Amino acid sequence: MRRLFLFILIIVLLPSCPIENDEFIDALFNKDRIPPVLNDYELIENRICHLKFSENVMITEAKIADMNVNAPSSYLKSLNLEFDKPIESGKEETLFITAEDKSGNTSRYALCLSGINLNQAELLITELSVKGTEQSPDRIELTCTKSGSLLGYALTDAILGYESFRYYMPDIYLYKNDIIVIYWDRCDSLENTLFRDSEKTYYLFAKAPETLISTNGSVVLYNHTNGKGKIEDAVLYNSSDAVNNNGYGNKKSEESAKYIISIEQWNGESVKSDQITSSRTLARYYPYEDSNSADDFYITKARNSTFGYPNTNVKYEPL
Ligand SMILES: [Ca+2]
Ligand SMILES: [Ca+2]
Repeated sequence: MRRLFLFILIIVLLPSCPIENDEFIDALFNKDRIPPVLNDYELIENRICHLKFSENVMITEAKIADMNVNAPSSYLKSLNLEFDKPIESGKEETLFITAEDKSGNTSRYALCLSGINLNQAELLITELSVKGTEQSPDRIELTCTKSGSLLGYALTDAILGYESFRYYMPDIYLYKNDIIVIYWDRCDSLENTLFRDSEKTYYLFAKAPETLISTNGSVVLYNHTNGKGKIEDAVLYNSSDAVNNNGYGNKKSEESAKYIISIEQWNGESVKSDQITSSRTLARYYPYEDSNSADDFYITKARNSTFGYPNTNVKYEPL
């Protein structure tokens, strides 16, 4: 009898109901017991955090350091929180939020936000050694294409969430054509900064716990790692006889490739790693262009590699 009364009540109320009917019925019968899920977040201009949820929510609590936070006063799936002052470039702060859906289910999150560097250098991955040896360890060469600072940059061996290691770069100010060589997992002695005419080469050691994947992998350069992060440049490499995971060899490589291709930071085939051996490395053709594809790269003998110097386009030619 009580249920019948509720049905009649719904029919009477529905035409004037301002909220969506399904949600209204769910709320009335208290069917929705699933808390909202935060799908993504992104820091914009250092004083606005954009949040995307699985359903409409109201932010009932928002705190970050000593700032005041302004949240919308309606139920939204996608919304901005505005801070009364910006997070400093490179500084990390934790944003605490509570999101509540229309049925009263709540989810609480602590989000690590890293202030975006507004004066950041632009970089390209210009040389890679992924089958390192004692004499020729795993290294990644980056070349500055636009002056700025390195603060906020991170280098990984897969997209965020699949990476084995994330290397955050120190705050160095780079000028165009300056080079950084990053030793990944092994470095017996780190070279001093090299002065090349008006340009410099800096040597860094990431201290990764393991080597880069040698045959089916990726190297991904992030200019920040808030939420899903923002990719500045990436290189995908795979063996032509890889059969697992749609030809990407392993899940980490496949998921990275799918995402990097979806955001148009890569297109077409990966660089074929078949001819990369412990005595051969991968390099970008000089002058550096970025078509986000395997066409930008060539394979060279380790003795012709140019870590720390501009590339020379001396290709390894199989016999
Ligand atoms: Ca690229
Ligand atoms: Ca080089």
